Amino acid sequence: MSAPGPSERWRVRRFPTIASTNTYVLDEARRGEPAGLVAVADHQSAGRGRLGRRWEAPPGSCLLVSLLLRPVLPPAAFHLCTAAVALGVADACATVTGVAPGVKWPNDLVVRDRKVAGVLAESDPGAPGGELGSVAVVVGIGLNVSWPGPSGAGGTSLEEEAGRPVDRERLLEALLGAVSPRVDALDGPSGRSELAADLRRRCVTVGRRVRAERPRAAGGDLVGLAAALTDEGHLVVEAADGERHEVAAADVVHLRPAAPGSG
Ligand code: BT5
Repeated sequence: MSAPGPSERWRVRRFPTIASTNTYVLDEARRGEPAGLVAVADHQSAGRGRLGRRWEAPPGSCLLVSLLLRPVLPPAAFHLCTAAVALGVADACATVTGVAPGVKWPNDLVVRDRKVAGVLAESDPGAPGGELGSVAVVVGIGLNVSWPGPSGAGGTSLEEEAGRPVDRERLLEALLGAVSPRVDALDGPSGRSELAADLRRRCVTVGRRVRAERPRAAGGDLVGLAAALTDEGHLVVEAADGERHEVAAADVVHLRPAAPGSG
């Protein structure tokens, strides 16, 4: 049997304005909604980033969308949900605008080191599970179409990068199409290692000097070379003393290369 096409797989609900598409889809997941629900809004009054931060966008300026997935995967591979969607969004941008963003670990899409989109994956272990022990994961995307983000945030927009108007509907259609096979890939070990390989190709963090900002309980800030990505999509940072640290979750700042001899 062939995999369902994007229009059979995704059930799209549209909102002129909503608090947060992620919050809405999480609530629906708790009510037992099956995988494939999509919420799209023109405006969010309480758009969320990670760690209590805000996602801001004037009405109509950004593609604001959340997807309900119910993948079957080990908890350690959770980050691949973010990766699967980020890779699909990058593909869609390339198809529709010719601009192919890179993935800045863990959850940004960037063009010329400026953030064009952020991805927020949230799971609710309390939401009723699906078949085969799947978990509810909501992945939200804020993709700047005509507004580069709040001043000082270092963002950009697709229109700025492409130099022409970009249609949000075409972008949404391309996004749902490109995300579908990547979401399927989450459910098996070989698909997951292909996702990790794609992530390595698209990741603009590996090879850079970084500061990984972790909670104090997880070791605090770590400065070093982003050396690799594991098969779970975790970042391996090599500190100045040569020790390698696997980072599962952090904020990452790309640093300028160290001056020769500065250690
Ligand atoms: C993210 O968080 O980048 C994830 C953003 C996910 C937003 C989507 S929109 C649809 C769905 N529904 C939601 O409620 N959320 C998801 P984080 O890595 O924490 O980055 C947040 C930071 O990005 C903020 O603190 C700002 O500095 C910056 N920022 C806010 N709005 C931005 C924008 N439009 N463009 C660029 N940067 C922005």
